[in-house]
Amino acid sequence: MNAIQKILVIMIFSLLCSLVVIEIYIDRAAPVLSNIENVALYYTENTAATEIMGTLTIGDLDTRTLHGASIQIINNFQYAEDTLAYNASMPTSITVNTQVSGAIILSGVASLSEYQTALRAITYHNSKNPPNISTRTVSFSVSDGTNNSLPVTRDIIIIPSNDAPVLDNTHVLKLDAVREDAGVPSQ
Ligand SMILES: [Ca+2]
Ligand SMILES: [Ca+2]
Repeated sequence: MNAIQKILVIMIFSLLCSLVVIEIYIDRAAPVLSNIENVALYYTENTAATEIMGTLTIGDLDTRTLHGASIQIINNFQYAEDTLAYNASMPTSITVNTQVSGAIILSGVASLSEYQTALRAITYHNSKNPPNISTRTVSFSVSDGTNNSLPVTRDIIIIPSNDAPVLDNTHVLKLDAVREDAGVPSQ
């Protein structure tokens, strides 16, 4: 091998090494959740299930697909009244697991835009009257199969409503019989 051939071999080897370094660096890029609403969600008692993250977007420098997501009420979860669910916009390539109380786990290989649609479809509903008015905090994160995104959160402020009073006419008025001339009956 002459000098020129040696130089070529060294150049090719160096180029391959740099490509490996670049690949290792790129594979470390975690997905990023952004454009979260910067104000709390106000949820009024007795209203329908409401989307929590309507403007959320997902980015990832090196991955075209995601493998899963986690959504959880991390503050003040009320077992008897809080429900996380999803609306009809959930992509069919994503499987929903709601077995865990106060949390939803999404799985399935799907595009960033499909996971974006899925996260925007997650809803909160409160079934209690009167509800517990402690502020809930819901956390969202996604995974590209290797790296998890940093979680993002949004608070939910519960607004109770003052229901109208209801008259109860289910009871029958009962009168004791009084014998004539017997005076006032004893208690
Ligand atoms: Ca990635
Ligand atoms: Ca009420």
